[in-house]
Amino acid sequence: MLDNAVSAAVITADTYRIAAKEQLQTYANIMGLPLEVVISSEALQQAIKKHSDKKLILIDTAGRSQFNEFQVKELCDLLTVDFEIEKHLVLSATTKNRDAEEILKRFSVCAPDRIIFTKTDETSSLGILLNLLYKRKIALSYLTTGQRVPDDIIPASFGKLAEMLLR
Ligand SMILES: Nc1nc2c(ncn2[C@@H]2O[C@H](COP(=O)(O)OP(=O)(O)OP(=O)(O)O)[C@@H](O)[C@H]2O)c(=O)[nH]1
Ligand SMILES: [Mg+2]
Repeated sequence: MLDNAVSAAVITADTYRIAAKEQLQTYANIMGLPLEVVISSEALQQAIKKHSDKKLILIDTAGRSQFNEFQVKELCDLLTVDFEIEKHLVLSATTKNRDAEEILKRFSVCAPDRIIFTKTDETSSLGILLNLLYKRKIALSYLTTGQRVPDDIIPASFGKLAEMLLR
């Protein structure tokens, strides 16, 4: 995913968190990838068009509470500018079962295609979240196992999951 040989671009719509843009700019510089900062659906559309020659465009959005309906809707609207956008909902594996259920329920209005479980190194109860994925019939895309980028970002596979569940 974070390979220089891939023709890629990065877009961030996170202008909310302090220094989020600067952090991604640093990663983009290291990878030699262009970064676009967008503040509206129109700008996102333009940035996607600008990089339409790329094989991969990674789009980051601001973290939102599942209970903030206005922000969740704003996020959904932003992501409808292009039907080809594959949406990955990022969920910490340390999230309590009830909260995780609520997050999946409330973000389902954005129709996420996949889930990314982060912080799998910070919990020993992965099974609960896997049950939830089974119930919701949604697949995992990546798992993260620590803070190293990109070493701790791992494509989800049955083998890796089984290894984690049995540790
Ligand atoms: N231990 C551990 N830390 C992680 C993992 N993934 C992310 N982190 C840490 O969690 C913190 C937050 O990571 P971010 O990537 O900024 O999280 P985010 O979801 O983009 O946050 P918002 O954009 O504010 O919603 C950072 O300090 C990361 O290093 C992981 O798998 N394990
Ligand atoms: Mg973020």
